[in-house]
Amino acid sequence: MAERSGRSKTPPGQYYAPDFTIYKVMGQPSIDERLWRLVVKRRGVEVASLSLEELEKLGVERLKVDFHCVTGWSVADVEWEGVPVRRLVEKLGIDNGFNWMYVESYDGYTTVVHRDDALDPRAMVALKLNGRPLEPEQGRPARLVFPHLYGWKGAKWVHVLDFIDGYRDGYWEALGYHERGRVWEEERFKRTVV
Ligand SMILES: Nc1nc2c(c(=O)[nH]1)N[C@H]1C(S)=C(S)[C@@H](COP(=O)(O)O)O[C@H]1N2
Ligand SMILES: [Mo]
Repeated sequence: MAERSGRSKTPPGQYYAPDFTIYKVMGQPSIDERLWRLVVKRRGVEVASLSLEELEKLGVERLKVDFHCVTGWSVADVEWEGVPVRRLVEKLGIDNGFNWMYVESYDGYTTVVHRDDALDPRAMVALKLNGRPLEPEQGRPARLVFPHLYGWKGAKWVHVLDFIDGYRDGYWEALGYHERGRVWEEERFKRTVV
C-alpha cells in the first residue's frame, strides 16, 4: 500500500482524490436555518431541541483530518469546525447506558453509530468545512463527522440524535453496510454467516 510522503499511511483499499464527491441519496432538503433544530433523544424521548445558536454555545472545536468514503475515495486534510458529540452527551446529561446513537436527517437519511465511536473525542456535529459554513449540498447547517469511520456514518442535514439501547439499521446498514464502519479495520460490509 502506497504511503503518502511524511504522512500517515493510506487506509486499506482507499485512494486519495482531490475533492469530495457529493452524495445525496435521498435528495437535498431545503432548510430554514432559523427553524433548524438538533433534537436529542434518549430511547426515543426528547431530551433537548437545540437551535444553531444554542448548539454553538456548547463550545466549538476545530479538527484537521482525512475523509474516507467506503466506495474508495479519500480526501486529505479536511478542516472541520463543530461541537463534539461527547460534549452534547455530557452537557445534556445523557446517561451512560446507551449502546448506539441512531441518526435521522432532514432528508430522511438515517444511520447508526456505536457508542464508542459517538463518544470518540473527535466525533462532532460539524458546522464549518475548511473555514466556511457548510455548503447547502454538503449538509448546511450541520452534519456529523467521525474521522475514523467511513463517510456514510456522517449524516448531512442532521436533525435527530437518538441514544438507544438496542442496535437498529440505518439506510446503508439495512442494505448490508457494516454496523460500525471503522476505516482502519475495513469494516465495509456486515459479516455474513454462511
Ligand atoms: N443526508 C445524507 N447524508 C450523507 C449521504 C447522503 O446521501 N445523504 N451520503 C453519505 C456518504 S456515503 C458520504 S461518503 C458522505 C459524502 O459527503 P459529501 O456529499 O459532502 O461528499 O456523506 C454521507 N452523508
Ligand atoms: Mo460514502
